[in-house]
Amino acid sequence: MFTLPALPFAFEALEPHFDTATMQIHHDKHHATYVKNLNDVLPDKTETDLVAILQNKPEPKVRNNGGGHWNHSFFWENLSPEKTEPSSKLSAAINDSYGSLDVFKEKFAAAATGRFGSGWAWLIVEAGKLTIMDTPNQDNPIMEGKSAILGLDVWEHAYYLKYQNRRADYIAAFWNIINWSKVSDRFEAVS
Ligand code: MN3
Repeated sequence: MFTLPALPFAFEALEPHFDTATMQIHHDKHHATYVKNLNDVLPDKTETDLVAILQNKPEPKVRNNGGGHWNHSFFWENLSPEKTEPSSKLSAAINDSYGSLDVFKEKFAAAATGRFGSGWAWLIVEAGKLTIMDTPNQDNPIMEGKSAILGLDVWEHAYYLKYQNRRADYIAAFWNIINWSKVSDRFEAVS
């Protein structure tokens, strides 16, 4: 069985950047539905099987719901109400690839804004270098054999209640609540 992980903070903890009602619906309804649908189609599998399943070109129901489960679990963990900073190793890699954290943010925001319709923006590590990518629907980098360290959900359900059509404002708010400690740990695990 697959299980819905608890959020690593309270629903209201990310206010005013991500609002309480959106966090409740996003976690308790959207993410919970991906988990339920995944259990319906793969009742004999468990969490430890998920990455291998996603890497193996799954059929659409598994791809969408398994991707949805993996992506949201990953996303909650790279959010935090605590103020954190990239580690010195991650900062050096950001500077190496983008020149500065501000330029990285601009390029990541451009990818997140430019993803047409529903999808995700990602920071990934490829051959030790940082790269930005975006994916449609609930696709993700591990479906392409890549390692993600940061993800941002740009489906309208992630921001419409608070930001309506202003996806750029939602992306700007995201920079205030990134768990850079977690992102740094992920970077150091794959580089
Ligand atoms: Mn979502």
